[in-house]
Amino acid sequence: MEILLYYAPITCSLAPYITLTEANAEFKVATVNLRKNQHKSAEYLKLNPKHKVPLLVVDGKPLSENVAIQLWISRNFPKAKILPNDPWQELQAISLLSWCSSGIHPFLSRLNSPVAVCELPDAGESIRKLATNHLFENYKIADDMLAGREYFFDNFTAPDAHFFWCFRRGLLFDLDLSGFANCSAHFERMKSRPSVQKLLAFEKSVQAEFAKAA
Ligand SMILES: N[C@@H](CCC(=O)N[C@@H](CS)C(=O)NCC(=O)O)C(=O)O
Repeated sequence: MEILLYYAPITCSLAPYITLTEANAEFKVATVNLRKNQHKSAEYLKLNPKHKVPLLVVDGKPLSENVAIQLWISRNFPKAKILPNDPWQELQAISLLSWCSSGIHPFLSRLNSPVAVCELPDAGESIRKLATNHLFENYKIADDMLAGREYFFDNFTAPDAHFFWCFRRGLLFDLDLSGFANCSAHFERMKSRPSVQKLLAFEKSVQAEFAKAA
């Protein structure tokens, strides 16, 4: 089986990189330089007309969307337990993944590019303020969920990887997230996992390569 992950630094494609690594999967990475609009090339649009990463290509067949990709990894590497075994808990984990993807991510996108959601002049500051409020409401929910726990479930599972991205992206916007102590502890815990360290080293090397090509 040939597994190819389309990945771009800083983006939510880091989540499947982490879970594939946790699953000990043999996979290749195709790096996508968003600054150079590689995700809008004709070649990439054939694979993913939504021009987004991550994209997983398995034996030539493309699968988009983090939630679906995590489910695929879980089904194909059952020993890695990247989703909980218990059927109810598994659904709770899918619920968390969907929340990261559709409940949290859109506010991070607004912070990243306010002009993508409003054409009015000088709207940027207001969009950022409102997006931050919504984001903080969601971080608070996650913070409560993580109280007294190391991970969302008893062990590391896919939602930990996806939420790690959600929180890291907020930190990279220089938001003051010190009020979310449990999320911050989760973030540090995640950073100490070998899979995350591997991802961070890989990200650095890709960023250096992209900088050379700039
Ligand atoms: N719902 C998608 C969202 C993917 C997404 O928005 N990815 C961003 C990077 S974090 C992207 O590729 N943006 C490029 C674009 O929209 O053109 C998922 O969870 O996989």
